[in-house]
Amino acid sequence: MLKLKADYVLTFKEKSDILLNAEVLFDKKIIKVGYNLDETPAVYLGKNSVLMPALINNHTHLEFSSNKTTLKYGDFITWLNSVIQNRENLFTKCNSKCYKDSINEMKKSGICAFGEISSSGNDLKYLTKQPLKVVYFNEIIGSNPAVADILYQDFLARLENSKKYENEKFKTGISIHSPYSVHPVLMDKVIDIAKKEEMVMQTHFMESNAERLWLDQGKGEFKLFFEQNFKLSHPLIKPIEFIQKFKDTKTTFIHCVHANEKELEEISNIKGFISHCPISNRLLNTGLLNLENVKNKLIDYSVATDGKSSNYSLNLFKEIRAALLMQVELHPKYLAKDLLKAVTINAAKSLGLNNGSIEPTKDADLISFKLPEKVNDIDNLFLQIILHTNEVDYLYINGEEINL
Ligand code: MCF
Ligand code: FE
Repeated sequence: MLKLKADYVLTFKEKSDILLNAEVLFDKKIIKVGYNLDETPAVYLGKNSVLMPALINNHTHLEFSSNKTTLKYGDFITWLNSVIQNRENLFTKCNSKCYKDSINEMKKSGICAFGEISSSGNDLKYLTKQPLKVVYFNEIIGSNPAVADILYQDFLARLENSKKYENEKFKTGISIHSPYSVHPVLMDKVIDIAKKEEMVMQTHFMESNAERLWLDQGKGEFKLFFEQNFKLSHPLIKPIEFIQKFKDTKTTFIHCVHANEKELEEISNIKGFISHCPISNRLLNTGLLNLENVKNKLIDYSVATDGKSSNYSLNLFKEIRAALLMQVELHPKYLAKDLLKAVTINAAKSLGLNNGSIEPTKDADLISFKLPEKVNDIDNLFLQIILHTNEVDYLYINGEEINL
């Protein structure tokens, strides 16, 4: 059992967000939060210390972690072509050290759990031997019915293999790549599995304007792309129909930059989540998610880095700082609080994890770090944290201190 005391304790419990000079008592789980809790002596984390739930990066592609300057940024279709061309090389280049560096970057920046999209299964052996919690999403991708069965068998083999490693820190999930890249028959089959086995799901949705044009009208840059690469002349599903397939599952829709009112409403209806990846969207030049619309539809949103396939970093503090600076329509003070909740309690909900807030019975997944000075206006605390934090001093997962 350990008791920590900090100048600022952020709980992200429904109402009492900030506790000053407060204590948190925990073993594997949080036991008590507040003041003068019991006789256990508290470890004081120091002047200007912050104690809060550890961060959760709910959407990554670590398989692509070896990418630095290979993939082409600035335009979505150009990027996609460069992924197809370089995928195998990048995967081969991502060796044990490459995975280790990615995990290190995440844990130093206070991440206790991440949602990994795996298209090959290459990442499995590295991710089962590291200290962070993982939700491992086996990806299904492929729109050509002629090879659908081969793709499905390959997916099943990867899924079964990953299930062998399930434990309190490793869960399996399923990812349907996107509405433009997966055949509806394959979708139905894997959604059935997710429902039966109560697995969480993710899907990329309405990331680019090219996707919008293709799915609505069978036009635009995707037309040439599909004709050339996959001999496909028309889209296979309507966006609304696609969303409805995820009814009665726990699904996070990634990006949604070009989702319209009706689609957001449908995501809200089926209690779906949205994950916002602003740096990825900027680098692929796909636009900016309208967070105000997402909030108005009462959709829980999280923020994630995506992979090094479309980011220079896996650090979530940097990602939410980018969001803070890019989302100019929203007031920075309130947005800052929302963004910290996005990468803690909301991300935990989207992955079905029992962490993301400091309250009794939650997993003791915590971080602490120090602000450079006292915060004069407590209303600015969330904002100052986002501006001044890149790395943390301590990370606890299930109550255990992790070596940083
Ligand atoms: O989220 C970004 C951009 N949108 C779509 N896909 C990916 C992203 N980063 C990596 N990917 C992967 C995806 O999982 O790239 C492949 C898939 O395996 C694209 S399709 C050849
Ligand atoms: Fe992604």
